[in-house]
Amino acid sequence: MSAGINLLIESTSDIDLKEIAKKVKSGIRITDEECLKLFQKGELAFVGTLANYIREKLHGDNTYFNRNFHIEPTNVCVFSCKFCSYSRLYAHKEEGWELSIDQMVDIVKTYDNKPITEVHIVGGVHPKMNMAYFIELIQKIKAHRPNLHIKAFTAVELDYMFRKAKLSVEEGLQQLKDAGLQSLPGGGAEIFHPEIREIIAGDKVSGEGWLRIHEVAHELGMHSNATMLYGHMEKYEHRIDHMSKLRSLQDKTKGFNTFIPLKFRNANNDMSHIVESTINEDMRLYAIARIYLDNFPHLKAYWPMLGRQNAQLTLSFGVNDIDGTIDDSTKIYSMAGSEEQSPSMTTEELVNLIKQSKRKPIERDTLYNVINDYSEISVFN
Ligand code: V47
Ligand code: SF4
Repeated sequence: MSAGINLLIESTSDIDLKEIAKKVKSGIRITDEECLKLFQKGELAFVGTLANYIREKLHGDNTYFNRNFHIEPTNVCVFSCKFCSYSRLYAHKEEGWELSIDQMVDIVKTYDNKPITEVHIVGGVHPKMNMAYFIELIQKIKAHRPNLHIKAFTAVELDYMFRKAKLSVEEGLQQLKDAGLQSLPGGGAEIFHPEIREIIAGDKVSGEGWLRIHEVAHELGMHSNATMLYGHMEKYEHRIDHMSKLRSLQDKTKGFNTFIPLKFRNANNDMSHIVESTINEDMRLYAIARIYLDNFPHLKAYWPMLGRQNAQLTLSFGVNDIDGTIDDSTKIYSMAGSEEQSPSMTTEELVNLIKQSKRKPIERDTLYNVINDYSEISVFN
């Protein structure tokens, strides 16, 4: 494993990059300044070799996926993030959708007898869907299928819910946890730096607010994920600021499972004039995130957004998780222009995608407990 990194250290003439490669080999954390150097000077092959070294040290060839499905209660939203292709303002709610609790429980029932381990529930911020509504939803799902892990609500939805209910973050999260909420997804993080956040998502929870909700969730024993929306108007410095805040919080709580970079897609939104990032830049970002976020156990590529082949490519750039088998209930990316217009992959397809990259497909649950090692299995259910 170290042959590649030794060769890289020997052959790199740039003093800064050589120093970074040596640090990575010794497991020493890189600084923000060094991270900037990687963004400015690190060629794809260079950052890829380092990221792959870290990935294989942490996980070998293990590549995780889970069997999950999504419920999106509504796309009606009180906010108007400029990059969002999916939401409809409350004033135009007839153009959107609003699911009742019974409709959502019926969706859960369609997965009865299927070996699904997780439901991921996120949507727009609807002014009428409040704490009581979501507590009832969670309780009903748990009553129907107690072993289904409920990963639900971005910090944006939670912040709005708690403020409306006049609850502190601690009180609100405790009530949802008591109802059956088990972990938080990573959405709503976008870019924490106010300079960019103000422009692209000015009216929703601040970066500090997002981080505080995740910190409290971790204190209550829940795990969560973190995302970063990249490839729009942010500079390298904003990406580093974002990841630095996540790295500091993770040092404190160790509650994050996974970091998920989300590539900005430009169809049907107010930022359509922005050209999307190149695949080269996408892969470099994954690799640099793997190098910088040394305390995040996992790095996930969300294939409905990247497309299957690009997601497959990320496995050589630090990624060790490609999310799950998701039915076409996920509209957020198809509406934003992803090539995955009906994002659904069977377990067999996911396993084959991982095997084609000469990695080991491992089915996991939300908390990364191993459910099945598929490297030797070729029969699927
Ligand atoms: O917060 C919205 C992003 C996020 C666009 O935790 C866009 O396991 C790109 O967070 N182009 C929601 N991105 C999705 C999300 C997520 C997805 C998968 C897994 C997990 C997890 C979390 O989608 C939003 C926003 O950052 N988004 N519009 C767009 N046009
Ligand atoms: Fe609403 Fe989320 Fe879209 Fe922002 S990204 S407008 S909070 S649905």
